[in-house]
Amino acid sequence: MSGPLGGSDSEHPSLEEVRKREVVKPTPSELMEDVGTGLDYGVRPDRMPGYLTPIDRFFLRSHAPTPHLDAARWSLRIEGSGVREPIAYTYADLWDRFPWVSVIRTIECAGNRRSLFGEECGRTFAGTQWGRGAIGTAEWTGVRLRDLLEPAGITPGACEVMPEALDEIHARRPMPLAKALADDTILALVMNGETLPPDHGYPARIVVSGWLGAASIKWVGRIEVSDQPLHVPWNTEDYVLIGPDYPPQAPSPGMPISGIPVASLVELSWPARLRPVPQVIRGRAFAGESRVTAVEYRIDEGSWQEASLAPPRIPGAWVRWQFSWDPEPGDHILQVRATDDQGRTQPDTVPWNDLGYLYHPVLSHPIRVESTP
Ligand SMILES: Nc1nc2c(c(=O)[nH]1)N[C@H]1C(S)=C(S)[C@@H](COP(=O)(O)O)O[C@H]1N2
Ligand SMILES: [Mo]
Repeated sequence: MSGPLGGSDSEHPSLEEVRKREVVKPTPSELMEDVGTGLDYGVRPDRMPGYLTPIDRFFLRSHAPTPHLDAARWSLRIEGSGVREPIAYTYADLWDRFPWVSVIRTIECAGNRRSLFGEECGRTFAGTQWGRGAIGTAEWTGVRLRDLLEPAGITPGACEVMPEALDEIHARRPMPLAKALADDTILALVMNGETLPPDHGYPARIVVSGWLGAASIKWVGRIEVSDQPLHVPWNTEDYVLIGPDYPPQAPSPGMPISGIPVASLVELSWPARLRPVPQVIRGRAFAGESRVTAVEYRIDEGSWQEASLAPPRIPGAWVRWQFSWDPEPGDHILQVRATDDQGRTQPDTVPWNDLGYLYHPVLSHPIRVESTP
């Protein structure tokens, strides 16, 4: 399906469109997986050092080329039926006039693992063919969205807030007012201590904690506050769950995605190759707005065992886990399942949805153990 603004996650671009596409940062294959659109790159799960994801390998998901924006000429407008007086800020205003906050948050694309969902169903879903790499964690620094909205005078009837981008497709996605006013919904200008890189939204992007990545609009130029529910391609056609298990929310044929469900990631290539020596197997688990409370693993369908969780334990961000293993030579299957503080554990299967979003079941990770390298 393709949105009227071309903001579709599931479009097949022409060769000409592909040629003109571009991202700014280098995307070497040792660090990032090219998923074939020219714009989207996943992190390689076996190349994830430390807790934060370094910018050089933070995944990229852009529906249009990175726009070249000049911060000196940039401004951010706050307007719409939900504010008394529209207001505009310059880049300098953001640096000088507001208290700054830093939050460590994970961003995960709702389409992460879509290609694995396709393998399970024996078909190819439309949309970006993500493996496991559409996820990353950074320290985001900037201004609380609340602090930017309040001077415009939020009206009692205001109900939705929609950041809109200055890219070719004017990417936009609304959120409820309460989410926009949350302590950890921010307009970020800095990523891991560096000026926000062009591909990640320079000069400013939204970070909506625990929600699907598509809510964290990059290259923001305008924020609409509305006293009516807003319907745009990204909450009607794309980024919605369409299928028998998901009650449609008109005018969409599906259910708009908000929070990200609990899932885990093994820091090994797929399939993995290991030597038959004692070693530590590592990974991450993320539960959107919830907190990961436990990670278990089992090998070759043996009994589930507890992996240990490493600090930090930051809400809205992934947690690292590990276990020790001295594998026998041969082929093995590693399964990992995470549980969150709402008591939700990764399921064995997830219900079908037409666009292949939120695939988060227990995966069977193939591992070959051999003495020869
Ligand atoms: N303007 C704009 N914002 C955007 C997007 C986009 O294409 N354009 N992609 C969204 C999606 S689908 C995701 S998953 C995240 C990816 O953020 P990243 O590229 O910084 O990793 O950005 C979101 N914000
Ligand atoms: Mo995404």
